[in-house]
Amino acid sequence: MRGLFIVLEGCDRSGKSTQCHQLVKQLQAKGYSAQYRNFPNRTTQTGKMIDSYLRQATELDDHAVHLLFSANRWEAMNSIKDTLESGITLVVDRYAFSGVAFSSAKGLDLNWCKQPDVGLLSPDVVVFLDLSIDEAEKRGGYGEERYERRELQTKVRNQFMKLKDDTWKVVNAAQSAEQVEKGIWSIVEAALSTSTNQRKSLLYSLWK
Ligand code: Z5A
Ligand code: MG
Repeated sequence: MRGLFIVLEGCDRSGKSTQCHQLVKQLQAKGYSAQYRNFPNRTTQTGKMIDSYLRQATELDDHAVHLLFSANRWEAMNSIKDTLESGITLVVDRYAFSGVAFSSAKGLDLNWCKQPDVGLLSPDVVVFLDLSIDEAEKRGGYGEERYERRELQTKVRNQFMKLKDDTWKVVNAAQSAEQVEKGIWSIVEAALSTSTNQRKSLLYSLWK
């Protein structure tokens, strides 16, 4: 049986990376093959350009960097598909939803922002870690990267709410890390229990 494609989304400091790593550990402890992936993947050629932009070392047009973030996902698709088909579950830290939420928060048209990611592999599960901006700021303030400002983060959260659909699973990220982990596990456990027949085929169908 193929692996599950799980995406964790959420605003800054909502605990995505912490929870993704915990989830991989938990899956492995229960005997599942699981791996962590993240977007942007800063190690590839597109990722290096994105990294330089985020660190404010270079300037790029908003449209151009949006397309780079999308390309950074597209270049990973074959590997993600092969990995899932080999039976490994992937826990992915941010996906196209972050891409659209951030670029549209900067003022680009939301529908325009979706287009380059239309047709990416559709995740089986999207978990949204929900944290208010006030709670996020209590986690030590923002860092030094380009988007780490309260005003923009507030807009990003609003854009995420526009993208959210009935299939998203929302977890209250203001709880302790252990409680958040339990909430995510109950969602993932339900998804893992789907039989071979019930597990929908992997499709390049995001936003189609
Ligand atoms: N971006 C984009 O514009 N377009 C795209 O297509 C994509 C991304 C994919 C870099 O992303 C930027 O790229 C990001 C969006 C944009 N811009 N911003 N801002 P990134 O994923 O590399 O960003 P990051 O810095 O790794 O992640 P993050 O969002 O800031 O944090 P997080 O992964 O959600 O949280 P964390 O690192 O797990 O935890 C943050 C802190 O909170 C840390 O000190 C933890 O110990 C603490 N923490 C975690 N959980 C808890 C709980 N439950 N209670 C208390 N404290 C906690
Ligand atoms: Mg992170």
